[in-house]
Amino acid sequence: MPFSARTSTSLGRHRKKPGAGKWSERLFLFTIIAILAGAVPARAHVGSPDIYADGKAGPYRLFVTVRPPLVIPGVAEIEVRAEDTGTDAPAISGIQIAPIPLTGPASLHPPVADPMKQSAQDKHFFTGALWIMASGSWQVRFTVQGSQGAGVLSIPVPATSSSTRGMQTGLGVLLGSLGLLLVAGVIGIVGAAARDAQLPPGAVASRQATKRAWIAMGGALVFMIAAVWFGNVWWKGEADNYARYVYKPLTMQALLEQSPNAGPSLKLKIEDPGWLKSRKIDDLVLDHDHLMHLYFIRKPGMDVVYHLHPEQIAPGEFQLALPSIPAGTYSLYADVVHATGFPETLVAQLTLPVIAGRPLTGDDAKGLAQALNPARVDGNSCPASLITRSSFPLPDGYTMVWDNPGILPAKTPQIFGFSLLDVKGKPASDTALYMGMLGHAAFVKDDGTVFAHVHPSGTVSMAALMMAAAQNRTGASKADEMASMPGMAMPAASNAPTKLPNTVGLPYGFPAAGAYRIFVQMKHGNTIETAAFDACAAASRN
Ligand SMILES: [Cu+2]
Repeated sequence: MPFSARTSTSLGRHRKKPGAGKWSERLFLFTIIAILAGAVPARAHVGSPDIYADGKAGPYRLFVTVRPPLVIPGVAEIEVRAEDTGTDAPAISGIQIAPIPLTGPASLHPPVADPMKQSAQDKHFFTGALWIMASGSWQVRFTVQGSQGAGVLSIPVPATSSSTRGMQTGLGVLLGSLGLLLVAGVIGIVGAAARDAQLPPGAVASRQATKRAWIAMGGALVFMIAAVWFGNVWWKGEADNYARYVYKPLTMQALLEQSPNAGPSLKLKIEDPGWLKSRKIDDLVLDHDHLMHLYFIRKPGMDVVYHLHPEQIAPGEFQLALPSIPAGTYSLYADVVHATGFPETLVAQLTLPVIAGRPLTGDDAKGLAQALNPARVDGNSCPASLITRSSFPLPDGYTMVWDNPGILPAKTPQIFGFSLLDVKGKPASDTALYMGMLGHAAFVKDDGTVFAHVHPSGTVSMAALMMAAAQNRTGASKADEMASMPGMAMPAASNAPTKLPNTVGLPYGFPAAGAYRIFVQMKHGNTIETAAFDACAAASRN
């Protein structure tokens, strides 16, 4: 990383100099804006909890959709499309699924797997459901049987309660009425017992007995009110306890620091607002070569995007020497992965003046596009004009093309295909891997409620996917494993340099209807290209 040395140097200056020497007198440090964000429910992505993945279970290619439950314990819904890979597509006779913690001792003891249901109309389509019993970092292990033997694929599933569910009004009224009836019944029984229990058959109760009954009923009423009150206290205690398990993303504070000697830099401070005890902030692991992938997206038109990689300088603290950036208010989305394989996207906002910073280096890249015009977007729907453009001219004369299928229904899995053309409009012949993959994309909704960082293997974090794959390893090398993931061709593994395709397929499904911008990054030679495409999602079919 060419600029990591520079980052730590600038930090060294900050740390050593205050209070002593001429440098410190000239050092002025000011904060322009720092806004805490975190109102939008995150987890692996922001507002996009469903998991889309494309992977190989031995000889079989599976396109997997997992819809994690909103509350834990809860049921995850799972769909698998076994992809056709030509005329002699392998016949799959059955798929079994099991939920297993991604890491820790429990990951070694998988439960008995459940069979998925094969569709009668479409033999390539399977559905299933699994109970996820605790919040945390899980995997669903798919075991496939078919004409070419068995194959295994594990897909990481971060499972969290994202809400507490209130009772439906109708059910509340019904249960409330039945409860009142029960209370009235108890009081009535107590009264009748006090008045009539010792009377011979046919005798009329004395005034004294009636009085005794009234007193007993009063006592019973007090007792029942106390019982209901204690019940309510107990229930509220349980609900409060459960609320602690509702996912709270790590919070991130973004600060711009200016010093004349070190240039403008960004400092990110991460804090845990309290959630599961097992979550830490000092256990982050590398995910496709970096501890953090930070997207800067200018609001509101999403016309400027940066994909940057801050360095960790202390647990919970990241720093980045800023490149030159146009002024504006930016949404910051930072992807990190914990040692447990649990991914999180941290969100912040930052208003910047014009930044005159360093040139872009290493894996850092930027893209410019026309602003997405909010006037063309109407609430939850969007006009077809939004999706007319499916080719994007790049600054160096190359073009990126999206094989745009038109308006897509939300919640529908799709492989988004992009290709890179050279200056002559021919398929680029110098495609290179960008951070180990053929392409990276960010799907962002126009109102900022959705952000998803997607790869050829899907929406799952690459770090978690590798953890899951390592457990299924049966003698295959790590290089084989990576090569088996789509878009992660490893030409270095063989002696002959393999030419990379100029296309990339990214599995995803829009979480809700509306207008989206898709930032797609591919690399050729030493150039990282960033294109922007606008997409429109219609209301989901179901
Ligand atoms: Cu990426």
